[in-house]
Amino acid sequence: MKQTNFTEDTITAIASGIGGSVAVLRISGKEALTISQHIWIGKKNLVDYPLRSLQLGNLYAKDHTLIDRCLAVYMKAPFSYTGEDVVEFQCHGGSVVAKNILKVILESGARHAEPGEFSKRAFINGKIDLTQAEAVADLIAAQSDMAMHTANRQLQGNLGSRINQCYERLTEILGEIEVRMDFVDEDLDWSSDDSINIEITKAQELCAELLQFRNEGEILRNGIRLVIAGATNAGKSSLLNLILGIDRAIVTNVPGTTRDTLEEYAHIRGIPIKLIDTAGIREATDLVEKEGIARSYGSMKEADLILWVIDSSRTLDEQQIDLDNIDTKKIIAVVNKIDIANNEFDLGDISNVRISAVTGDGYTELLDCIEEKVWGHPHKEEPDVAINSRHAVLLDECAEQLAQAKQAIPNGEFELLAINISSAINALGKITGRTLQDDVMDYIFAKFCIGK
Ligand SMILES: Nc1nc2c(ncn2[C@@H]2O[C@H](COP(=O)(O)OP(=O)(O)OP(=O)(O)O)[C@@H](O)[C@H]2O)c(=O)[nH]1
Ligand SMILES: [Mg+2]
Repeated sequence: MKQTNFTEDTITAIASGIGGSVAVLRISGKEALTISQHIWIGKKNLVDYPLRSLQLGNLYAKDHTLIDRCLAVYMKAPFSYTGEDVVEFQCHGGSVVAKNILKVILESGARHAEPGEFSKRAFINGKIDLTQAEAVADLIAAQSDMAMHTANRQLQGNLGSRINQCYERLTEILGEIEVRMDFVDEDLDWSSDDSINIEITKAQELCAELLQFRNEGEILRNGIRLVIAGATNAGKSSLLNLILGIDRAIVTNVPGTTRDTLEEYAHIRGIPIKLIDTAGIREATDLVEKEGIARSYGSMKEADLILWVIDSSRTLDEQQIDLDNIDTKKIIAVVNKIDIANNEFDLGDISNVRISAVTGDGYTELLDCIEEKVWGHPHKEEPDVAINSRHAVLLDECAEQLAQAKQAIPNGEFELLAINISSAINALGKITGRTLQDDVMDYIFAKFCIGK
């Protein structure tokens, strides 16, 4: 574990959202305890209570007026999230109390934390590696249970430990290759070319295995845009309500009920979804409806997946929409109202399911079909890891260097081999943060929220 850098400023922030019934303020750094002792008074001095126990006391402003009766906890370095001395206050929520406590902490010598600065300190002090720090951000941003579980596995070190094992093995090989270059003429007990080859193959397999999860990571972090489109009165808003499980959109038998796009967040079998209901498409004469339909086409263009709702009680001709320039692979034709009609349509190579948005018949098949489009198969198990784009670039770089290293072995080009393996190790180290420049680190933590 790296040593805590006690020369840094003491930082503070409101760590909870503002407006709830309880707010949490966090102070981290060498002055955390001293500052707290100035402003918070309990039955005993905070340092005299058992460590990491919650204690009740009064918190005062600089002019000694009472701000709040609140709980305080002292976590002595290195046994805290940041690895530094940390004090946290749990005070009454709303917006005024927490802001006043923050003000008095700042007046007492702490500096306001930058976004992600607590996590950055945890990383610098060796409490977590970079993949775990990224998992903290993923966990906070998670939009579905699957995203949450996957972020939690990464937070447990699932990704970091696999990268580290590989890093260590390649470092051993590199060490031996370097010694071998220095003692070229000596006939010592070197690893055979075969065993070097085997280790490089294992590292290549790890890169390939992890890179398979690139798509999953992207989807679980960013979700997909699912657009419900089709002719007027086909049942689009009814389908939106069915997916959300609430009566969100107005449903009537008047064609042209939905006039503007309507967006809602949901998740389908663990996939975070931005669900967009659109104005029904037909020859419109009125200006407002025309604009609504233009927006429907705009949404379809940006969609990751389109549910094209078709009313099975009418002909397809009556309900055609312009699908030019749209990849048919991202369309699922949802033939609706099967409770009242059973017209069959020739939809060419477009995937289709038959449902009733009123009775729910066929809904499970629709969910299977959505999963199939998103993951490539239905009933997906939770991914083991969720690679982000930063990891993917570095794994690609590592794989490329390993492939070149392999070519150098049969020719006995040890210098080249050493350069390639060293670059591969460097790429792996950047994933966990063992080898990382400060500017990259700043960029990563700047994406966090304040207080984390
Ligand atoms: N019987 C039956 N009626 C349905 C079904 N789905 C929708 N409807 C009815 O069809 C009518 C239109 O439904 P909406 O959900 O408003 O259709 P829409 O596609 O959003 O229509 P616009 O917003 O006008 O484009 C309503 O009367 C619904 O109750 C279904 O599966 N079966
Ligand atoms: Mg509608």
